[in-house]
Amino acid sequence: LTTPADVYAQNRNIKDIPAEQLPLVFPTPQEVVPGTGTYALQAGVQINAAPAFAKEASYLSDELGKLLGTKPATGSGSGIALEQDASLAPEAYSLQVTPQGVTIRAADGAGMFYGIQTLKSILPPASWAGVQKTIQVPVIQVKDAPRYGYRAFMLDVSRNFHSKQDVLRLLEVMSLYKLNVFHFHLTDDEGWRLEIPGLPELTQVGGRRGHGVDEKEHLLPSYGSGPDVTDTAGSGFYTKQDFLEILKYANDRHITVIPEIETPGHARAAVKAMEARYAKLQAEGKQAEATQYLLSDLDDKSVYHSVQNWNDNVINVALPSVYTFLDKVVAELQAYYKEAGAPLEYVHMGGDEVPAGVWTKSPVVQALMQQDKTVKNTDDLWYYYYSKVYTLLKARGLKQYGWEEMGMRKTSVDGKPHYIPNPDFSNNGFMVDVWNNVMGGGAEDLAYRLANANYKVVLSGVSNLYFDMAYMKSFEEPGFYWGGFVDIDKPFYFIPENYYKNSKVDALGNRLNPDIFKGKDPLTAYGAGNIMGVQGLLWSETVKNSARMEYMILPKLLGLAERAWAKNPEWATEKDSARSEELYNKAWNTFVNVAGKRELV
Ligand code: TNX
Repeated sequence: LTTPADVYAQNRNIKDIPAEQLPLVFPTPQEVVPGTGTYALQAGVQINAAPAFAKEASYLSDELGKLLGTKPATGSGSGIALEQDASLAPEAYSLQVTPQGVTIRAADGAGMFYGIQTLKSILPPASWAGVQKTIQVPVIQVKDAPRYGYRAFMLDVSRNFHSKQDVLRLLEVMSLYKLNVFHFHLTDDEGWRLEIPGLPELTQVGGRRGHGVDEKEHLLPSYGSGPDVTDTAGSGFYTKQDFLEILKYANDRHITVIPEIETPGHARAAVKAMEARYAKLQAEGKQAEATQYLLSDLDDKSVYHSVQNWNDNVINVALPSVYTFLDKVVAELQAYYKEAGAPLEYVHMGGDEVPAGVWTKSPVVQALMQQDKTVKNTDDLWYYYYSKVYTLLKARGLKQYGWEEMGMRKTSVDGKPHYIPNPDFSNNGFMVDVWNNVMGGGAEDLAYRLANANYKVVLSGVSNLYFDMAYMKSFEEPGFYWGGFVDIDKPFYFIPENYYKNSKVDALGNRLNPDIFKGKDPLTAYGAGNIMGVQGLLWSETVKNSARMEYMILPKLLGLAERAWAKNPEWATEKDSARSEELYNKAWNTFVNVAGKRELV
């Protein structure tokens, strides 16, 4: 068994659906009315675009140019009309194809862009095989708008670096399926992947495997890699020019790029890079400069092990130089976005998996506790840290985003630790990715608890949306399985507002006792307003080259797009019944046929 399609063919009852019965438009639009006949699209067609859509008109002209051999003129003329209709919602569009021509209407550029994607997707597949004299566009009427404004994909480029070309290709595929947020996990223990002016060590030391220190220090030396292992030709980071190109490419496709600077844990590359800088400046006799951006207390004797077994990967948040460093990085990010003409609203500041034992034996932390009586223990340090980060971002007009842990507060129930959504942060507009919905793990309802408590929530549940999980239980299959197996139907099966209702098995496929869901918090009507949307995530420990990256992303991405864009399917809203099972099977068979058989362009 080598491809996901093989596995499905063996394990599931897939009914072959003839190509002409496959839905023309995917993700599923709100309304599609197919007609009869076609519009003959030929070179010489003109794109008559409202002034607001000059950018989208030129994008469409480029795309059609590839198929027709010459780029259609834009501005006035006949054939294709891009009209502005202020009565439509943001991102909504309508598309009308008649034998006389094509009309797309939208209120904003994003809506127009999605109308264009839909137009591209209804062209017969043969249109893409070289230059065509005539393309027969089927007559159709589509009215459409997304379910969620936040339709995201996260890519980890730290554990294994992925080239600019791979990122651009991913953005292109995302745009085809109307995804609009690219969460760029740029830093982690294994690598810092973005050039920051004035801090060359970040990429020279932090962008390389081993970070310039002895690999043997670490218990898992093969964990993650850099250019010298997987990418001998290229570099292990994005230069300023690369990054600007990515930002512009995404912006042209109505994709917002959210940068992630992972802190205070998962930060070994940055920690080691700034230690190297410190040592170099010390040796040059520049004492004051040496400590300016230091991220670690060199006298810290705390002992800890991160989930991935690092013992030196956490920033020491009691050091004032940490905030000088973060402000510098954020300022440079802001300058990049400004230069690229791309919007920057949220910065993702990490927050996951800070190991127990951290900071306990740090003299710098002890000094802070003497000075600041609100900091009594390491839990208090957590709020100290994220309050300061919040202030730092706010001063630059930016908003805070992080992993779910950022929004949790430790309390105690019957002497045992108990975590609740932290009320001090929720009213500051924090946005969190909720990843822990491990079935049978106890936190199945965490996303809803955070949303009900006024956190903006991006559903990122491991059970269905971690694309680094293997497709299936098999020794040949690349990928993790700590959160279960994520095959092509898992993202498709994820019902945002009721995602654990249909869970029947735990991460390893063992049958769950349905009682574990009793007494869990449902999403309230208020909380539903805080669900920003859905995100698929690809962590890259096991993803060492572009072929594997593509294998893990496609066709899983299509199920994600469907849940992020389309309305709740009928089978999700029906009560558990034979009929909902039947509806589900029908939808699933169609989906697998679309995902597995339809040619990607
Ligand atoms: C958990 S869940 C992580 C990542 C790993 C991933 C592997 C979360 C926010 N962190 O650091 O790469 O598991 O599946």
